[in-house]
Order: sequence, then structure tokens, then C-alpha cells
Amino acid sequence: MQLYVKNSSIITLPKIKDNRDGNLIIANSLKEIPFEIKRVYYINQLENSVSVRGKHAHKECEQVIFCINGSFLLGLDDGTTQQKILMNQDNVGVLLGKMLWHTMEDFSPGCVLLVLASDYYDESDYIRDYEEFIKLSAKT
Ligand code: T46
Repeated sequence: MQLYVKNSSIITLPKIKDNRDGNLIIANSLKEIPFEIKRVYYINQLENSVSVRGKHAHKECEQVIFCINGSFLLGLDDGTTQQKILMNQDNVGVLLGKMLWHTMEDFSPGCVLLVLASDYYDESDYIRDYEEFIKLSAKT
């Protein structure tokens, strides 16, 4: 998997496979995750397969998003380049850096998203209007 958008990268977590006893996957703050983790949230029960979540960018908050079960399609847009990534590996995440418009869609049955964030929830950090995002991203 290769990323073409700005302010993003692939983050692979160490995975200890215990064969039939399952997997253990580890995320360390300031090691694999390139910021201090202040917030963790997860999204499950995605029963509406046509729903599209996200559709925003963050001004300052950085996040790493994982699909820890099932699969979904992650859309990234840095204001110039767009890319869609199939998220289907439990230990492979994507850094959602500042000013990166993102969408999540095409959720498989049983899909679970896990997000590690660099800051607490703050609605004023969101850009939810795409035209505003394009204007602001042109200035950065
Ligand atoms: C993101 C993507 C990947 C809170 O009150 N606290 C929180 O920490 C979060 C994350 C959300 N909320 C509230 C805000 C909304 O009223 O939960 C509601 C749903 O949030 P939103 O529509 O932003 O959900 P998504 O799935 O579109 O986006 C979420 C995160 O909000 C966002 O930061 O980058 O996941």
C-alpha cells in the first residue's frame, strides 16, 4: 500500500500471532504512533452499509485510524490529490494528519474502526464544509 496524499503515512503495529490462541497487537504512544495519544474511540455496529462517515478535516488534531475487524474504504483528500484505501488489516493504520479531508464507507459486516487521537474532542477543530477546506488547504 502506498500513499500519494500529503500529511499521511502508513503505520504498521507489531503483531504477536499465537496461532489458534489469537493475535496481540500493540500501539505505543510516541513510538509507532507519532504523537502522544490523548483520546481513543472506536466505531462499531455499522449496520447501514451505504453510510458515509467522516466528510471533514481537522485543523490541528492528528489521528491514526485502524480497521480492527472487517473492512472499509478510507477516502483521503489533501486538497489536491485524492486516494481511496481498502482498510482490511488489523495492525495496519493510516495517519490522518492535519488538513486531510477523510471519508469512511463501504463497511463490511462486523467492521470495527479504532482511532487514536492526539487531542481531546473539540468541534472547533473540525472543518466540515468541503469548499472551506479547499480554500484553507490552498493557503497551507
Ligand atoms: C474523525 C473520524 C475518523 C464526541 O462527542 N466526541 C468524540 O470524541 C468524537 C470522535 C465524536 N463526538 C461526537 C460528535 C458528533 O456529534 O459524536 C458525534 C459523531 O461524530 P462525527 O460525525 O464526527 O463522526 P465521524 O465518524 O464522521 O468522525 C469520527 C471523528 O469524529 C472524527 O474526528 O476523524 O471519526
